[in-house]
Amino acid sequence: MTKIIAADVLVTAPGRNYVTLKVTTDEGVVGWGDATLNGRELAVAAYLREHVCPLLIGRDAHRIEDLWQYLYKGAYWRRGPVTMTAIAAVDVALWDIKGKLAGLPVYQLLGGAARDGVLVYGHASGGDVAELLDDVARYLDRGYLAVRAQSGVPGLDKTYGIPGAGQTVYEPASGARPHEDLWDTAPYLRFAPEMLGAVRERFGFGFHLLHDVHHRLSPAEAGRLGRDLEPHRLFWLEDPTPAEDQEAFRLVRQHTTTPLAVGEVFNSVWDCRQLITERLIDYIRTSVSHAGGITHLRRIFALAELYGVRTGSHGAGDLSPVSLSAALHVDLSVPNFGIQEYMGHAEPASEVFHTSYTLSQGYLHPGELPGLGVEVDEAAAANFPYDPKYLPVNRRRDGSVHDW
Ligand code: KDG
Ligand code: MG
Repeated sequence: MTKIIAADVLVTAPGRNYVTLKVTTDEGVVGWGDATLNGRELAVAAYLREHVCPLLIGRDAHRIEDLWQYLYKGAYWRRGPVTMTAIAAVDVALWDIKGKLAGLPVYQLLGGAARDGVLVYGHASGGDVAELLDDVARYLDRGYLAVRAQSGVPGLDKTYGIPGAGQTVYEPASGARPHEDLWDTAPYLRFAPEMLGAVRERFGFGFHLLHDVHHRLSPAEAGRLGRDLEPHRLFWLEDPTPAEDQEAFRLVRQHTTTPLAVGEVFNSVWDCRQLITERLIDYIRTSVSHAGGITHLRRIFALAELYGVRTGSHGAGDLSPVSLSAALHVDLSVPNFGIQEYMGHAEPASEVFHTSYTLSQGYLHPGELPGLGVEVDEAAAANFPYDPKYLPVNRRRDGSVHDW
């Protein structure tokens, strides 16, 4: 038995807010888990500190599945982003410990490498099409084989996916309330095919092109957009409609052959069961940190494999380097891997998170260090206190709230 003797929560903001769980064992081995839930960080920190950490003390760190079941079923209340992010942090920290004790990188414990590297897509963006094209060129020059393209929409001041000059995060400045953006579907629907067409026209078809709608369309609108984009041969169209309405994807599917990717807001296999078993999507985008850790993510991916759905884990910058490392170990080992999002982390994140993954020719590799291959510098973390921030809210021209 390897006894857990401490479980501590670190809240730090090196470039953006991150919540990290540190689990310490009686042998002095430490495991790290990411508990960041963008804009709701302190809810997960409190859930862990008040309700989960005390339950971990004295338990066997090796019994990952048992602890997962204990925290999930034992709470009685099921699922939800706060609970599942907290459970994920514990789960990932325990896999880290198991790998360190075994002297093996986590992917070896998951069955070993099923591929040599993890195909990633980068985030190209611009305030307008000209800026976007310059950014796509930068990614292709750096050897990326897959690029997500987002551009400002004419007539709209701000749009999701455009970080703004000199920034690498999508959220606006700190504050007690979210910033409010204007949203108008009609100009976006006219503009998106033109924008993605311009990317293909300039750079051709020799790389994978992706686009994120970020849940903003109705099923009929999404079907039309998917059809309009068919000539541009997208790798995927992401979150075309609000993800929680699984039925809606039937309608989208009936109208387009553009591949669909969904799942960054899901927390469990139950959230995506219909999408997978009815083959309504092509890629499942659940993440290690928001969908119950490595243990539960593997279950979702195994279900997806049965139905020909491939993986495409969420990997925005608000998932910490601990999450990205964990995702890479899963990506390397599952048979139905598709692609991994790789947005990178705004500095000074690297002062706090010391990582060992490497990027080469468009592929990431988690490295060969025992465990996850990421360590957290607690002294450095203490230099970056929590900084309240929210994702923006969208309002239509008439003032009503729209999906962001
Ligand atoms: O916190 C929310 C972000 O992670 C999300 O808006 C990013 O949609 C996103 C993506 O595809 O990375
Ligand atoms: Mg997205």
